[in-house]
Amino acid sequence: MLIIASELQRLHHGSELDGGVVIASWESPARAAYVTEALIASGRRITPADPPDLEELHLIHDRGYLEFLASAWDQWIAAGHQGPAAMGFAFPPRSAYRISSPHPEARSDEAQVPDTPRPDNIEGLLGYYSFAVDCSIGEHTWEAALGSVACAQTAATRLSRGERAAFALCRPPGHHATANQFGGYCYLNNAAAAAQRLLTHGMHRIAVIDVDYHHGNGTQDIFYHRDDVLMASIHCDPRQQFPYFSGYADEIGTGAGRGWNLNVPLPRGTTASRWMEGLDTILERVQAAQVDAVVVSLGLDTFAHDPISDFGLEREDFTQMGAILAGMECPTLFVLEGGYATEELGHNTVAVLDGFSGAAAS
Ligand code: OKP
Ligand code: ZN
Repeated sequence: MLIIASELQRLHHGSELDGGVVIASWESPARAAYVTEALIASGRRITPADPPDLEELHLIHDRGYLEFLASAWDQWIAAGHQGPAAMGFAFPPRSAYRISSPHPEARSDEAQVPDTPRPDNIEGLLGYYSFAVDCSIGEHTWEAALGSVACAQTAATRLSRGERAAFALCRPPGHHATANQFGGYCYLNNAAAAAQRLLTHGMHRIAVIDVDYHHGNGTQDIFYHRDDVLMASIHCDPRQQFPYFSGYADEIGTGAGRGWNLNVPLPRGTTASRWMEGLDTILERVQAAQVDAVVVSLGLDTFAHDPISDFGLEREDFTQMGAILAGMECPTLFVLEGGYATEELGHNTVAVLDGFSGAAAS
């Protein structure tokens, strides 16, 4: 299987508010190192990513948001901060502004909802363009996020040229990044960029299957009104877990996108057999959609030994997951998302890819 990675990704290590204390994020550069090491030990070769296409990102992210991300660190320093990490702290109040809704066109009172005022300084803008304080911007965050999304775009290009499957070693992850907000360790939505690239290169319909423990609210937000990308996510019930405000079963899409969003929330503590049933539900919907390719948002934080999650999947379940996904017999692009049992992350990644390749070959 084709593996795409970028050295730039190692440059970023965010800060997060955790139990009332700001700590170095669970989402660390070491994650990429462990995945790289395990992939090489398994006999795979790594192909470097091509440069990112920033123009194409405008199809999935707001222009103002991208300009903000590109300049945030310089603005932070220019405002007199010494570092170490730029973070938002004040957010638009609930229901007051359009930015509060993941799908504003679905609101009946849209006419009365004013646009969110845009602050004129970096402290305010950080809150305007983010939705969680588990995520910060440092000196090299933008470069790393570009390196990460470049992996997804490059892998998608190769898939569109006939590759059966590819793995994009993306970090920072992407599935929480909405069209205009960062959060949940995510800045640019790598899976959405991959889906968009496949469409740009002539495919007509793509499915994103998000198997991360957390709901992919950003990918949902980006494609909520579209019928060219089916977004299907299996995750911990948002009533109980981050991102809390989306991922519910009644979120099915809006406008042309109605019926093109599927959420399968599962309770905390879900074990492998129940999880596999949920995956079946998703695969049935994907099969019916007759898509040209599948992008898998591959979060491995469903692992039983993940330090911040509580599902019960073991290594052999990841192998089975890979085999089941291969059974769809569709071009497949794996995009790395979460997974915080860092030393195990590489082995878990290899388990999925081995399961996939073993089944795809037979
Ligand atoms: C990103 B991905 C509090 C934890 C907040 C939320 C989890 C972000 C997960 N310090 N972080 O979906 O794996
Ligand atoms: Zn996650």
